[in-house]
Amino acid sequence: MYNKEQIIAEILSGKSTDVQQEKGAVYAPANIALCKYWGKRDSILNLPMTPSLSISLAQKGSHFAFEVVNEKTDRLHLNGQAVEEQHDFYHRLFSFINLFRSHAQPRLNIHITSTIPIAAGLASSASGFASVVKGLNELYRWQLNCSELSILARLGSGSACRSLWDGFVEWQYGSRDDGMDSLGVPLDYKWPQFRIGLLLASSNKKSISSREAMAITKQTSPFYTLWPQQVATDLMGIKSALAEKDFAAVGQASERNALAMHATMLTATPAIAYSNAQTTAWMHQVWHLREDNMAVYFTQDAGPNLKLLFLEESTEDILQLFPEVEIIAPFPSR
Ligand code: 2P0
Repeated sequence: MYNKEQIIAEILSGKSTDVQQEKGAVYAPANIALCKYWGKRDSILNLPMTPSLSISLAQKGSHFAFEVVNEKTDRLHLNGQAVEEQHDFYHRLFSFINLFRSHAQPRLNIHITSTIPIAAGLASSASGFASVVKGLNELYRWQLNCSELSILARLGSGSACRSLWDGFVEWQYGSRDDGMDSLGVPLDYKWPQFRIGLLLASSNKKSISSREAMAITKQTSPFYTLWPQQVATDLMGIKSALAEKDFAAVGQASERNALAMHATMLTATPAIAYSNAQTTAWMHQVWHLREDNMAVYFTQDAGPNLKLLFLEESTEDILQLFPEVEIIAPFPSR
């Protein structure tokens, strides 16, 4: 078993951790998994049981700005609001940053601005930790590449390793105990017509963190033994459908993968149910629309919100049917 410090030392070998840049600003997109990460083989290094595949959300993500300050404590602002030292998020962020610096180093004033609701199952920790490692890469001028940053981001939050790139990204789960082969790999499928529709059933903080939920599921769900095989099938199906631009096949496999993930959670002890009545109503609406031959599918993460999957040609219909939807074009035309 390795610890995070050993992995960081290996990636940073020969690089300085003296501050090189007084201030900077970076950005990382959020990502939505079409084939989900659910369960770890190593909970220290966030090494997953299976591979996964995501689409990055372009302008929806985390802006991270830092400034070196001559003060005794670090300061953090989230969406313009000061975050107190006692807060869980403050603790989680600076525990991560402290893995990279000694106490003698100057403190930081950090502003994180998220363009997605925090902790609403919309992958905010993914863009958050990806932006942090990009910020540290500037602060110390390490000049690490995206693959190295992906491994570092994973140490903060598993799904963050997919947020170093735009477009479709596969998290190759790897087989090494040190996780050096467990990182994001950008996939060469461009699909400018691909759309994601965010449907917020609640922007409250989730009842149970995905970290805790995946541990309980892995330990107690009788269906969890089926999960790795389901992922293998869905991942292969999604990748070949992306290569052929077969939207129905992408949608079908993605929706089934999300439902299978939630089936493992519903059969955990205690049961973990992220859906609320609104979530279920939207699912039925999507299934009815498909009976009427509309090409719309959904995926769902560790929260009640739903993400619709559709193509540009359905935009007008989607806006009429789901007036509250927020539509994202993951491949901006610029
Ligand atoms: C995913 N989720 O693939 C899955 C689907 C939620 C549902 O990755 O413990 O915050 O930090 O490694 O990455 C959310 O879990 O968990 C997640 P940690 P993370 O997007």
